[in-house]
Amino acid sequence: MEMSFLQKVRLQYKPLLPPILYTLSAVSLKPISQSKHLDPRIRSLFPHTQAQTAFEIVRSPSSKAAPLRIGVVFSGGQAAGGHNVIAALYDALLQIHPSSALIGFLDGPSGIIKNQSMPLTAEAIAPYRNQGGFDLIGSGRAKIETPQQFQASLQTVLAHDLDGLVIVGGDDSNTNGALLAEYFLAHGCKTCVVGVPKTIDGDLRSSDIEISFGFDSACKTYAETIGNIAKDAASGKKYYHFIRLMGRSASHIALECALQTQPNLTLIGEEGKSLSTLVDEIADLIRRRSEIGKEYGVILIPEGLIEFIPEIKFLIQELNQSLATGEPLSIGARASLSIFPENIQRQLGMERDSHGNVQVSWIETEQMLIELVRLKLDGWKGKFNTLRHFLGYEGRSCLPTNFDANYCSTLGTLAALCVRDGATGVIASVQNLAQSVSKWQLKAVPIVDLLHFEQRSGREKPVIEKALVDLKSSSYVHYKKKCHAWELEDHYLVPGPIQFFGPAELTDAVPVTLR
Ligand code: FBP
Repeated sequence: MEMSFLQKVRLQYKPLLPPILYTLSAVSLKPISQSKHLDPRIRSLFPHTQAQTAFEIVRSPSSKAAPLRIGVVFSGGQAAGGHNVIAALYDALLQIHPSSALIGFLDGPSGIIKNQSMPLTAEAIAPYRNQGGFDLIGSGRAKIETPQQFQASLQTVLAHDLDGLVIVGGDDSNTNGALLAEYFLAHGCKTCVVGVPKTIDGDLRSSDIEISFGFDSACKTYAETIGNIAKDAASGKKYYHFIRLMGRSASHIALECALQTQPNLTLIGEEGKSLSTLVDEIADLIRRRSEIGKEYGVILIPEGLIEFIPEIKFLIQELNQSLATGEPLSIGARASLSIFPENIQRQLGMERDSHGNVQVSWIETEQMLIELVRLKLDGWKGKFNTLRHFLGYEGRSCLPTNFDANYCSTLGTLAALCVRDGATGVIASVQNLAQSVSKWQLKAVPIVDLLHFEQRSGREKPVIEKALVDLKSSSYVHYKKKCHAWELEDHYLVPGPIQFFGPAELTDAVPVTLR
């Protein structure tokens, strides 16, 4: 494999682990007793896994040292650090027993359904340590859904005699993991299913999951570009940059990037503003800046904004229903749709992903806003020259930050321990992430505890609830206190590229919203 000099240098990085994970034979999983308040519908859908407890890792010698066979799959969008999950699984398996084996399922969950895999050996893994992307085994968005697909998945794990299946995925993929764990137990299959929280979106959060891996690397990549664009805007003084940021529904990425770069305006979807309010706010900013001689600026737009705009939210629900069932749109929905530019109408109606989500990265919200603001400013004498950007895919497969490299190694090691100690239907959880790695705390949390019911593809389904930006959180409150000053005065920050060498404040900084 050809590699840049920096890629080669990064191969040598030794990810840090919390000390409790240094000697795996000296630790084990211990159930945490806590009372659960599960929705009765979840209890009846998950009869074998609903009572699963959470676990903590304690120093107590393990008697389990038999060889293990684990399968691993990447599910959904790429996120920097995934290869370190694989490398850590491999290292942990070898430490548990030198005859253990790691098998990678190819191109996402379809690799499990079709039993397409590769052995993950030391040689295969070596060039991928601390590298971005998911290209060692590929990823995909297939969903294990039909009875035939569950049956085929069972046959696959039986054929490989797997003790464990590690699903590296986001909210929907881990929901799928909970269903697989239940199915395997119901069919007397020993394979434990363990989830690893992945997604740049940062929306797989709960009281136990502080952040998913990939968020830090993605935000730092976007913040670098936003900072550079802002500097350019302040120098040339002739363009308004409308920057749409990836991140599906929630606005976590936009909030984090706003705190890292201090643009003139950031739209936060969760504020639930109407389309006319958003357009008025942007137009007002442009007029006010023009009055003080500034005809340039930087505006951040989360790609999921569109789903929060009340007028569009209702429309999307109808469109989802209509796409799933073939029912025609109501007169009201057709009228709402007609107010949007034609390209946006088409993009709103495009097919949903396999989990029934709108593919928001295909919708050019920034273009829609530019067009509507231009209409609003009709007759105004000032200048409104715009450039639009979409920052998305470039942040998902970059070289992982030290934070993501360390976090993923910890998650992979923890996942191996879960399989060794027989925990199934759980997701690996690392807490205290804003502290140094030596203070991180480890847990395994039942996925069923994270489920609630949602309308998907026209039906009520159990899914992990996407965590949105909490408007009462200290990060948001802090942002709100500061952001007004950024509107007219330019307080742009230039965070620069991800750093691997130098002071720890540079190399090991955690996301601002985590701090
Ligand atoms: P995951 O939730 O699967 O990690 O994917 C996140 C994401 O990057 C979103 O931010 C984005 O909207 C979407 O994937 C793009 O999907 P695709 O890779 O299929 O174009």
